[in-house]
Amino acid sequence: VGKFQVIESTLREGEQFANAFFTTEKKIEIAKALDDFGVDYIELTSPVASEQSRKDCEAICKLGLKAKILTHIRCHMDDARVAVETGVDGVDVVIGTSQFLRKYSHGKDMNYIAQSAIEVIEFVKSKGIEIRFSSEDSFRSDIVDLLNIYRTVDKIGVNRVGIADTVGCANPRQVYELVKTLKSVVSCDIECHLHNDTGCAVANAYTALEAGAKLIDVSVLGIGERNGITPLGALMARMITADREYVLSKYKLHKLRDLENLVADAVQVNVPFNNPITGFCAFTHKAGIHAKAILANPSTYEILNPSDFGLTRYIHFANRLTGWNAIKSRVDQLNLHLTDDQCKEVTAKIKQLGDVRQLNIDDVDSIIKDFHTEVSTPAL
Ligand code: HCA
Ligand code: CU
Repeated sequence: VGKFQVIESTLREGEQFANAFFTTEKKIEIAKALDDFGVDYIELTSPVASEQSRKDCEAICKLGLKAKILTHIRCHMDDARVAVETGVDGVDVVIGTSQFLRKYSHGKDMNYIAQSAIEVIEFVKSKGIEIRFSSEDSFRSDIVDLLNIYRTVDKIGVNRVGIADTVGCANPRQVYELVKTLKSVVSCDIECHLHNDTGCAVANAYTALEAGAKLIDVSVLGIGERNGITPLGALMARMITADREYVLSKYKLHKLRDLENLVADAVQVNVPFNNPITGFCAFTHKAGIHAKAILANPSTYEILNPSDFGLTRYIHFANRLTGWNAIKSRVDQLNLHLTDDQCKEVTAKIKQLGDVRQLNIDDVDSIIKDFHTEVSTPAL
């Protein structure tokens, strides 16, 4: 997997999430946080979507962020004319190429699509602005049609072509195949936009990169149309296991949690309990066997290092699956002194109570303390 880049679309795809409504201030706050995190591109809602969308796009362009600012438009001159006046660094153009979209959405044939693509691309290029051409619903499009249009736009000199799994139907092998094939016909960079309807958005992003794609569209927590796209955080988790040095040098991973909380609050959701990296239990180890090994060497049961993200691991010891090593470490934390055999004895008591009901830390601590008093007070 080569050096990848992130096109962050919380302020475009993410605005298509059911709960999303971003005020201008919130958009600016999110754009700054994304920039600070280190994303390569920030993609914004089309300036023709609404009057305020256009003004917000212009305002974000004026912030002077390090990330390049993109806006996302239909393959249409009316949209392109407005987009190039906003101050963006690049324009992402998309048009539906599947039979579904050609029939039920815009109703155009491939010839018309090619003609308007050429017109829009040449126009945007003439303004000295980056241009990406993408086919919506790529995986349900005719492969010959697809490769033809990509070849055409590559020849005119787009900066990138995009593949979009608009309905989330693709599996990792299909993504790999399509990217590989596309790579053999175009010379520009390849970007992938992957929806998560069947839970494959992260895996698909990874195989896209393996096959030679360079850019992945993401949003914070994966928010977007329906259940969204590849989440930024999950992609970071996937990629740090592939190329740790690169990911650490490029992205401020310790800002991930704040970034996710910012967006979660803005769209009134909680960070999912099982979210990669930031889910509340992502670095919690529970079973006694796990706890023992984690205490000896965290890598035994951790592929991600919580400190890379400014987080800490936690040993969950207040339960009946616990083991004496976990309890011993709690005893040490409490600054008490018990022998290994005594730790085993007190662990048995904890397990007994844990069989009866859910335990909390106080339960365990008082069992330990009572036991400690018992064994350290000489019998009369
Ligand atoms: C949509 C458009 C899009 C565009 C993706 C892209 C998709 O249907 O809302 O520009 O590559 O999923 O096809 O988000
Ligand atoms: Cu999308």
